Amino acid sequence: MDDNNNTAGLNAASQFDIQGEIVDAKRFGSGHINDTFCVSTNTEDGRSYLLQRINHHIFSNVDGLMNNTKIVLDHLKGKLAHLGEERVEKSTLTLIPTKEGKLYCKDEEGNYWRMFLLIEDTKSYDIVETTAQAYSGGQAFGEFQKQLSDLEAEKLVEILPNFHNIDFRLGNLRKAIEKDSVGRVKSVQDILDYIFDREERMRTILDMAQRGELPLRITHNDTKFNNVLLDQEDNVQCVIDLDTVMPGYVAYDFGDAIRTIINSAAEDEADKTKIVLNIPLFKAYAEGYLSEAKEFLTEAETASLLHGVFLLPYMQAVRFLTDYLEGDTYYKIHYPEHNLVRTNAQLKLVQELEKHESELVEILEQSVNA
Ligand code: ADP
Ligand code: GN1
Ligand code: MG
Repeated sequence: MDDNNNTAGLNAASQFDIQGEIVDAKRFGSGHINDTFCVSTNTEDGRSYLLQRINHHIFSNVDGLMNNTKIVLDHLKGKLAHLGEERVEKSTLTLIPTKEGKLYCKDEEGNYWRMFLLIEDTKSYDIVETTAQAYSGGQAFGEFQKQLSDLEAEKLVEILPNFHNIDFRLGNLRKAIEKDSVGRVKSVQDILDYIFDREERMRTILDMAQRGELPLRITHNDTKFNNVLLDQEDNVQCVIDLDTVMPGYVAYDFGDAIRTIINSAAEDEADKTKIVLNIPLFKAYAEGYLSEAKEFLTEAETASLLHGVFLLPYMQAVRFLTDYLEGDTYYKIHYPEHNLVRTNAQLKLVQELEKHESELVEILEQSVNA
């Protein structure tokens, strides 16, 4: 299987406009959606490339997706141009066109591929360890939102509509329960009760938005910590994984980042006793984020951040559970019950957040007023 994938990767890599001979295409990273390969070449400058097979079952509008990416990257590069080309290439993704000058190509099996420059000497963390890393992550996503604040939303296709709309996600869960296509509903009744008990609270951001209190901005929408690259000293290098850049509310980005930062364990930890909060990392991320975002956030947006912290792990649990009930068709899984384990891990995180809510409120208030 992996051999086939590598062959497919090598074939696809040869379609792109790169210097030198391709030496290798190796699997890379731990994303749940696309298949990522690191492509090395024998050029003197030793350049490597990042090749991705786009999951076109999820991103059915590949053309729209790639146009969005191009528009966002051009905008970001414009903001950084004064720093010089070398710095721009390290701080933003750079698309490599195909030999025909296109943004992506399609292979004989109907798969779509794209390529970026590999940004060398960088690290991405699935689990955050230090406050310096967390602070840098906060700065990175705060700056990202700031840089995109003057990009006209109409230029982007809303690539996955309702992506963070909790009504939509709970609606999908209800449909999956009704269908029960793989007969798993009976075994998750307790989990469903836990989820539906919290439904009202989790609508807070939607309610604020419906009252017109929250501006729609261009947000990243997948701010899991491994979607920011840090340099060897853990300073911000580059925000990556731009597939879901769309109009959204800032609290969604804040909450999704905190979901992965505040958790001492992995997103799919099976031993729930290991899922505890690392509150200093929360504080560091909040401070890093606000150091950039303070200048554009409205009062209501600032007030919405905490709701995002509760909503995003909850929504992630709803999404993992829906996929489990539908027979694991969306997220890559590594063993049969993986999506159920992921669901329980996210709900344990919600439980821990509830236990420490007053502490989190206090820290956020301090960071806002710092
Ligand atoms: P997915 O959508 O599957 O999460 P990503 O675009 O996030 O895919 O890429 C997967 C991983 O590959 C990232 O978490 C990161 O570790 C690494 N990565 C992605 N793009 C680059 C790049 N241009 N340079 C270096 N590493 C990268
Ligand atoms: C997916 O692609 P990746 O692994 O960065 C997912 C996110 C989830 C995340 C959970 C397009 O992100 O929304 O939060 O898994 N991306 C998409 O780990 O659904
Ligand atoms: Mg990713």
